[in-house]
Amino acid sequence: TVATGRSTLLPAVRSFLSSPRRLLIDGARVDAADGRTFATVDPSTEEVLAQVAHASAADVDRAVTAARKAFDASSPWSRMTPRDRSHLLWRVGDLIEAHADELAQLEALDNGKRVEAARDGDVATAAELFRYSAGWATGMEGATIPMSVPGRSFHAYTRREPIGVVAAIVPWNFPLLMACFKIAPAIAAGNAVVLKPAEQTPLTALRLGDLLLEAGVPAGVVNVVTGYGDTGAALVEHPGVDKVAFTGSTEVGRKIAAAASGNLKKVSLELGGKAPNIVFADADLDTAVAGAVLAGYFNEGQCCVNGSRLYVQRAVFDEVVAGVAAAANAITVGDGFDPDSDMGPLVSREQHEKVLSYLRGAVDEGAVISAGSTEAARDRGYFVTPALITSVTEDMAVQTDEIFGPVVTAVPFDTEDEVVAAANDTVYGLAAGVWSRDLSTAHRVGSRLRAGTVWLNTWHADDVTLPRGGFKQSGWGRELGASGLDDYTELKTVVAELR
Ligand code: TXE
Repeated sequence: TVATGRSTLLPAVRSFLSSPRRLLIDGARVDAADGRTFATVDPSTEEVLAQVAHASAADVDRAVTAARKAFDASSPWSRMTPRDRSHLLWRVGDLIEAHADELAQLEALDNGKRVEAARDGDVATAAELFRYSAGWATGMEGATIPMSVPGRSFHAYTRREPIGVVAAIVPWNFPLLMACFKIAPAIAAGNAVVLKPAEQTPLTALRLGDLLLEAGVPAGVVNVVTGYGDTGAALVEHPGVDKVAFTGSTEVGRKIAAAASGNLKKVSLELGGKAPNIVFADADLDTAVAGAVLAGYFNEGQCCVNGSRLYVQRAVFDEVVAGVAAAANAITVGDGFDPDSDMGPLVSREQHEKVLSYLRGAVDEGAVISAGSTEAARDRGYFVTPALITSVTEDMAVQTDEIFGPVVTAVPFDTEDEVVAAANDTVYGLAAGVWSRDLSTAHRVGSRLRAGTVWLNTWHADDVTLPRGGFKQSGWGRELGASGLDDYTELKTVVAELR
């Protein structure tokens, strides 16, 4: 069944939803070898949007074989000049932009997020990322290195070469963008890719596969295998894969690190977070409150870097809490296609139940719900109201666990040392933030926080040029920026003796 009831759906989206959604292997659309499919659901209506091919280990094997062939030293892909690769990536960026409305609608249908948020955020950034990565295709320089061997002469230099076949396994919170986070740098560097989108949100990745072919990416260079965790696990175990790039839960990240040890695949991991957001009494409170709201509730709170732990200096605690609660209460929760909605549903029934059960657990443990509700926001669809929890202690599950929903806890603090200790008292280390008018305070506290990204007097200020990744159990490696390329290249040292 196809739920295309929404009157504003573009013909391209209707036609995509009513055609078979097959795997992309070696440049061709194919059904799963065993014919299996799975349903992807519209989180606003709980209706089935589409059936999608469910790749088995046999399909994964075909995709990896195709990627290996595409990467082979004599393949057209490996012989393509960096300049041609650069032009190719630019064309992909242009095609994503040309299909922005269609991709945004598909994303909103599959993930639940607002159409405008998908278009202006996810899709626009995806296009920009391909253009940024186009520059790296010609920018991967090595170094010449002086050697000292008495009586002999050498010319030594380094080259950056692709790693080989990259398995990209991505989550559902920014489905298209997370796929592009991996594909763009991977192919800029000359790798071949097998992409496994999240089972909750496979649609835009499949559409992206079409656009990559249309741009001229050779067959087999990017393959898309849709499926559940079993499909991802088959990829991670496959001996033909050289590197796994994963974004998702810390729990699955740990499994991937273990499974990849078989042939010692390179692994990069972008995992969970529980970011502390620290407001000092001398902050500009209006901006700090607006920042805390954005930090907590952007993308329905389904963000690895969302500012879920709000620490506020005691003198301004009541004022900040009142401001955030008022802003949370003013958020209109509704269908991502409704222009009046500020916030869409959560992605799945599972996330909906998870978030509500954390809220109920917090109440049971004695916390206070200062905004939001322990009940679903609507009878149908996976809606919750954005929540602010107070009277929280550091040992409560809402304070220690990544909830991945629009839930912020607020805790007062007195001194800098006390808040730095509390902020760092987590297994995660993805993001953190500080609000203060005193730049010394902001930079000093920022330097004491153990996190891969620290925002000072801002939040969610991102750019494709900025490396991102996690300290501690938030991950291995960095994505984006110049250092993002490192995870997709091997460094080769070449030494020539000059006789
Ligand atoms: O993630 P999973 P889930 C966190 C967030 C969320 C929780 C669970 O707290 O509530 O994780 O979400 C694939 N081998 N984040 O269950 O399972 C899976 O099919 C290989 C944070 O959806 O980690 C999907 O494509 N792959 C996060 C991808 O891994 C496997 C974003 C992510 O799914 C696999 C998402 C296996 N054994 C969730 N098992 C962030 N850091 O942004 C599953 N997968």
